[in-house]
Amino acid sequence: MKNQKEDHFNQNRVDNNGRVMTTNDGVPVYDNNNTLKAGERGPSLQQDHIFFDKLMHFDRERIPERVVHARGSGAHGIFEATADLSAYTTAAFLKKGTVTPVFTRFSTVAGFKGSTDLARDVRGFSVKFYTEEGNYDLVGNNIPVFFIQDAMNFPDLVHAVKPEPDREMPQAASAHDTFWDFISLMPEAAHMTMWVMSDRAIPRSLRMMEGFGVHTFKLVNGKGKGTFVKFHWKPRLGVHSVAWNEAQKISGFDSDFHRKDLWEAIESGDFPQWDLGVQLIPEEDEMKFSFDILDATKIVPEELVPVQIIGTMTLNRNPDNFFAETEQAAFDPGRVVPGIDLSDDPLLQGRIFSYMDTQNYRLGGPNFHELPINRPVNGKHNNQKDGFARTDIPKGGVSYFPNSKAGGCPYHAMLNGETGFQSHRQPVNGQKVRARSVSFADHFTQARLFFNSQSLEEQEHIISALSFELSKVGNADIRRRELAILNQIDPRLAQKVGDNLGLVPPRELDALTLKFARNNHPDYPIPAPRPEVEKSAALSMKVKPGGGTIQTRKVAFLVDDGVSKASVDLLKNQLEQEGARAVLIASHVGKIKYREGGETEVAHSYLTEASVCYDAFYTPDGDSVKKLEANPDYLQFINEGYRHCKALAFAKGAEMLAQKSFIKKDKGVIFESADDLVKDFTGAMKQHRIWEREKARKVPA
Ligand code: HDE
Repeated sequence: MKNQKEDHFNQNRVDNNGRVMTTNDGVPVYDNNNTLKAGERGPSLQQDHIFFDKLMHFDRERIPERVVHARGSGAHGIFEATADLSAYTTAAFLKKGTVTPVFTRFSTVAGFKGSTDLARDVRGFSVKFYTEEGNYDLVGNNIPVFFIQDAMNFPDLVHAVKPEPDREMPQAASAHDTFWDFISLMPEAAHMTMWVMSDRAIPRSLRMMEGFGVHTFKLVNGKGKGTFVKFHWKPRLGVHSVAWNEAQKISGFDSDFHRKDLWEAIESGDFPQWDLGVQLIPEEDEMKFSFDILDATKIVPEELVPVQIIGTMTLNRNPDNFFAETEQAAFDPGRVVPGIDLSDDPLLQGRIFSYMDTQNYRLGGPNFHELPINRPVNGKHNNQKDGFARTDIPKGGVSYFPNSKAGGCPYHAMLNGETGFQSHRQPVNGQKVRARSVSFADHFTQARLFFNSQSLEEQEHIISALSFELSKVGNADIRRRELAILNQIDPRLAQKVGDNLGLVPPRELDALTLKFARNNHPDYPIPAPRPEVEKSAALSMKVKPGGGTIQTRKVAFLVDDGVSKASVDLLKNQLEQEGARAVLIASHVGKIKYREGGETEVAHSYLTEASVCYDAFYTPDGDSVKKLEANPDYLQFINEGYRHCKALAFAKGAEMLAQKSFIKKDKGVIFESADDLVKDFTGAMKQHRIWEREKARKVPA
């Protein structure tokens, strides 16, 4: 299976090694330095077909970027099914033991293609499974709910969050008037707002995010019975975020931070893995909950329906070419395979049109599925023909069905007694209306559930994020309107954000908010049903399984000439054994001398690196300590690491450096003289962050 797909990609790979340069028609190029001129100093000639061939292509290199999710990074891998789901679905790729090639693309939503990775934003999590029964696209996000309930509102949501139309500002940021204007008029966005204001929106790594299918889908078994399903990706490395102050600085120091992290992990063999989980809901239980499972602003709490793991995805190969693969990858939630079907979620229904339409435009016509990254491994056979950039060359004189001239081929499965894609036989009944079900009218219960399920530090981060964003909103009416929404979720939350804005949160929803909500529900606000749960452990990042590893974490070894090799090796060997990466940083790159004699190569200096790009810090012993004491960049490194609640270790002779900084001893600050250097340092790293420190001591950095 894997090889089949590999061969398939290989057909299109071009290797220039040892080849003469040619034009696009294969004509060898004699001189790629000079245009054709009438004399050495004369004008260029119209007949320079070699130059025109080159420029004509160059002039057309850009294609329209995705209207949303423009900034993305992708990788190849495999999915292995590990559970027996035959009672629920016929999907071949979900059969236990089946290995299916995948291509996964992660993205931010709002920013342009060249924008920073660390924007506060939702992350896209799209997976294309190249199954034996055609391509299946699970086009999800790292947040399990969405801002809106109906596809009709999507262009407005996107216009509101994107840079404002008159000034094209701000880039990749929701902290501006138009976004909060829209959000404060749409109470249905309340739940999603809590998630995007949480640390989920500033992941430490794309490898440390959950993924969600968001909508409810359907599995269909061999007897045609449907089961509602929610998809979850659970990262093996745990779910982790950075601090907001850190995110803003990473955007300056390394705006490719996430892309680089993914690329480097795969290059170094640290293949990221996610387990795929499902929540299965029998059709009979469709109306059983206090919320509507077709409403994309709701989760199904794991306490009500547990997540069962059904397989594992491993990303193990970087693309050969960003444009050909990551940029041209065309995802579409409407691409489902036999055994999986769509639900009536009105947001999902709108997506089924939009993605195919957008690919037709973005990739220049209807043949985008012939691009290598989009081709199904099992081939495509139909009578569709022609169109821009057709690359298949169908043989024969027949392109219609039914036919007798080609023996009826390609035949449809039914005629041959085979199974193909069959829609779930779901009864449909109703009048044609533009309306919203009353079961979609409760907007605050799950926003409250999310807030209540967070740790104290996580709640503080949400309050800070809301305060940051709303402080950047110039219009006081918008701020007040949003405060009224927050007040419906949790008065304490509204109060704290209100304090930061110098406003008293209104008790009732704003008249304008009500006006728009009554457009969908004339009797709004409608009393909310009693929720099944008030808290859900799975919603907090603090209690995620898999959090206790230091694998792939980057530890900055802050050194200089004269550092003790023994002191470096003491921690380096141990960290590397546990899968972390030790990175030496000195005042210059190149070779540095060890105190014991000999030297080592250092690839990074205080000039090129910043503390925000590292997970933990170690200052070894040696003559280097004197140099570091006089180096303000070093002091900033450790102060900032401390402020961002990371683990810091100091070898005995370097402990005095901590006294030169704002650092105070706590369980994340390890002194060789007082602690077990290796055990306590790795122990602190396993906690990811000492978030409690943030509350106890705010220090400048
Ligand atoms: Fe998308 N979305 N979306 N979206 N979306 C696109 O398709 C759209 C929604 C998501 O890595 C576009 O190829 C509509 C929810 C991801 O290439 C476009 C609606 C979720 C990606 C589009 C939604 C997503 C996109 C832009 C409301 C989470 C990146 C370029 C009805 C489940 C895919 C493109 C990639 C991309 C439309 C809502 C996730 C315009 C109309 C909900 C991960 O077709």
